[in-house]
Amino acid sequence: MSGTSNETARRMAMLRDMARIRAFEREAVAAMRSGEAPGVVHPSIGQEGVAVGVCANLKRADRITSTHRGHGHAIAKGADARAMMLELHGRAGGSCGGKGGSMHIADFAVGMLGANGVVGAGIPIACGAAQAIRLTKEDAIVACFFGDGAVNRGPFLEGMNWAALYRLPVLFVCEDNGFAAFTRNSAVTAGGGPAVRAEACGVPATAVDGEDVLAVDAVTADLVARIRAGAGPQFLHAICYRWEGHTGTDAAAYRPADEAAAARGRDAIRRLAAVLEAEGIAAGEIAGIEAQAAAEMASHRAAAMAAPWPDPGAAYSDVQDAGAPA
Ligand SMILES: Cc1ncc(C[n+]2csc(CCOP(=O)(O)OP(=O)(O)O)c2C)c(N)n1
Repeated sequence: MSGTSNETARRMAMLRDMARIRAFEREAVAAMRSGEAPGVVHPSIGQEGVAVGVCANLKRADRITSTHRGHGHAIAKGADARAMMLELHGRAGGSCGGKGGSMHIADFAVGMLGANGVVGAGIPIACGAAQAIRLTKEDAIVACFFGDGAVNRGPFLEGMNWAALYRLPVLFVCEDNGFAAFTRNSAVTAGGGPAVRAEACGVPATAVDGEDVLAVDAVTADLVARIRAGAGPQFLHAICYRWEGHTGTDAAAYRPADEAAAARGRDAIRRLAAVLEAEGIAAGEIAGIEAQAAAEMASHRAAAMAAPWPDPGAAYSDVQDAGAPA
């Protein structure tokens, strides 16, 4: 990659991050299907451009909150992918000591405050984190990821209102993949949609093609600059599509096959690869990045299978102590 411009190098890093997310989730789904990884895995394959385009504009000190579909957000924010894989397998050394699983991955070292199995619950948590940042006068912001389904829950209204009222440094990122679990969102959502609701609370909204990582990057750069300058919360409405079922074992029979196939044709990874090739990066170098990502995640999965189970006594650490043995 010698001789490439800073901008091209940055784009290569975005490609690598998207490839790492996809490779991680392919391994995670396989591990779930084989029974190696207990619990439920929700893949975000097809949505990598949102996680990476947003997090490319965050500093290490910035925080994120996530959803039940959170592997991509965590990896894009720099979380330890090996520890994440161990967590999925319930092993010692996992992000949460093997006690949390896919929907509870957190990595405070990089500001990843946690995935969350309760739809919409990350929104007030993000507002709380932003309020703490404000009180301690820290130079940081919060990016809050949630799905279009979360917009129909109370915490959404609570969070928009609170963040707007106190001009909190939060970037709300609605990943609008068109479905809430198995339900097409248009069938259960009244009114003009997520952006209209955010703006009703005074949070300015911007729409972006979430399957175009460079578009997400450019729009986010602008929104993050506004937030850092003290403009208060901003709302990013990222239109995307999830390629796989709701969970690793859902065949997604509720949607037409051609719709999912069309989304695969808009693949954020291939679109960025095409841009890079046009900028002079060899196809072989791009394939190498993807092969390296696949090898890394396969190795993490093997490491997870070989890792020890947690000490049963660890079940009583990091939790409230009611009921713990004396
Ligand atoms: C409070 C709450 N209600 C219902 C559920 C069950 N549930 C899990 S995921 C999901 C759909 C969420 O849709 P969306 O926010 O659009 O995210 P997506 O799964 O599409 O990424 C639902 C209803 C839940 N986990 N939490």
